[in-house]
Amino acid sequence: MSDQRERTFVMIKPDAFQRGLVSEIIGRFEDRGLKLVGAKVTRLSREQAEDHYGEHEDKPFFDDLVEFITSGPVVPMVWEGEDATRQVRQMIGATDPAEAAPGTIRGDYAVDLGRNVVHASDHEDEGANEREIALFFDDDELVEYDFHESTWLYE
Ligand code: IDP
Repeated sequence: MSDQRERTFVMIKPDAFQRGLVSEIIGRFEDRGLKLVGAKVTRLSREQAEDHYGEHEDKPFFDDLVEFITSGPVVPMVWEGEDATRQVRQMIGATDPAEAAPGTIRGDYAVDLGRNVVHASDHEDEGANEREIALFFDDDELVEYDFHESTWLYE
């Protein structure tokens, strides 16, 4: 039996929030059949941003990235489903929107590497999803419920 309970972390970035793309982006994941188990509107502190992007602290773009991600509201979310981490990465597309395929979120809504509208956990980084979820959500903020669509989504 497949694991329909795999969770992944997604965050709508400040550019998408200001451009009114929140419902578009959430709708993509809903339409695909993923189950939303946590979401909030918040603004990251510098410390949270530096923790979240810690792996990039030595990169030349780090300061700009932290500045940007703390510049306005974001929507951290947790989505659940079979192979959710890999599926969501496919749906958001390549990091650089110029390389992202049309039909992906970045390929449809972004043009610049530093304004690429959405973050999602890297499926090639083992445990990144769980680590990122824990940075943004307490356990009691993630909701357990029956998802009535699942009978029609999974064999
Ligand atoms: P990801 O968001 O697709 O996982 P990462 O390599 O983890 O990509 O990079 C994190 C974020 O840092 C990217 O989404 C992008 O906004 C920004 N970024 C990555 N590489 C560059 C760069 O070379 N110049 C400017 N910004 C970058």
